[in-house]
Amino acid sequence: MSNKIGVLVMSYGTPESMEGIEAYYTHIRRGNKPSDEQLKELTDRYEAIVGGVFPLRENTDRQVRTLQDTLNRDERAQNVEFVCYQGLKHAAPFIEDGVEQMVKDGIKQAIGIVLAPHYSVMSVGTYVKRAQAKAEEAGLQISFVESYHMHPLLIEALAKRVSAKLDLFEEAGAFRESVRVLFSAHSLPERILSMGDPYQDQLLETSKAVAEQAKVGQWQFTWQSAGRTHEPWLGPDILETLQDLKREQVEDVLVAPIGFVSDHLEVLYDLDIEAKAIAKEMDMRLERIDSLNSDPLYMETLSDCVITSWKQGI
Ligand code: FEC
Repeated sequence: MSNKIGVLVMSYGTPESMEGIEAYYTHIRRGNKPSDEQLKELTDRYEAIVGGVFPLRENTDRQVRTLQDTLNRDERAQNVEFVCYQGLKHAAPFIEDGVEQMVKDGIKQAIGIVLAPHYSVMSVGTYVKRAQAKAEEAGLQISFVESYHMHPLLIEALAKRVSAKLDLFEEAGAFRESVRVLFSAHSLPERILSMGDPYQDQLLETSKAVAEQAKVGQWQFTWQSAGRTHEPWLGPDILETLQDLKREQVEDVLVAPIGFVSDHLEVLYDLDIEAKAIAKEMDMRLERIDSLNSDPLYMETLSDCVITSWKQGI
């Protein structure tokens, strides 16, 4: 019997090239092509971030390679080999491609995990549903890590990043306690609240734990990157929050996008370009914590969750 355990590492996905943006956007819009205006608006956002779309892919590739190394170094993984496969939500290799590849490679048992720590039926829930459906069709046994928002190593990694940036504010002459820390995450349609979705509560739990560990003086939670659809999305959006903070005469703001783990458009554009420009107009200093990317503590968080889930299934 094979001693290989497949790990389906799922994430949002990014276009492969600037030419691939239309197909990617059409997939996000469930097969509906964007208008020329919508496509231009998204293309402009990718063009505005350094290096366009390419570094985003490399970043995910690195995370997947590093996770595989971390898993196979774990003492609990003796006599087995973890093999990681990518499964992207909106770009190739799609979630279904990852499952199919595992089956082709003779993998019989797999664990799925998403590069997003918080569960929502509209985010992680849809990844799991698609992977589960494909695995059933292909005869692969798969279980899932659904969230890891309170894993101690994740909290430690985030708290270290918050602390490091607060040090920089202090070095620049600000009072550490007067820096307002804004924890943020991708907004979702407001209707998730009436569905009893755990997303918002999990995000608040992570925020509170990180704030405690980093000894943050003042913090609050805000949403960002709401979709461009007609229904109401969870708010307040970070751009409104910054206006409120200006009225409160807050001068120093540190954004900690805890709902995201990687440098991608929603961080590099929505925070580093859009939110920073608004803050600058209002004479506020806005900084952002570094993304986790392939941080060893984050890789250990994922590795521990995968190994724990695998052990439970034995
Ligand atoms: O860097 C990149 O190339 C990808 C950046 C990216 C990430 C990301 C993460 C999340 N999204 C979530 C929910 C939605 C919902 C919609 C939606 C729409 C978009 C569009 C782009 C986009 N998202 Fe995204 N998201 C990223 C990029 N997202 C581009 C389309 C244009 C726009 O509206 O801005 C609305 C469509 C729908 O109903 O499906 C909902 C959530 C996350 C965080 C969890 C995760 O990573 O899966 C939730 C990164």
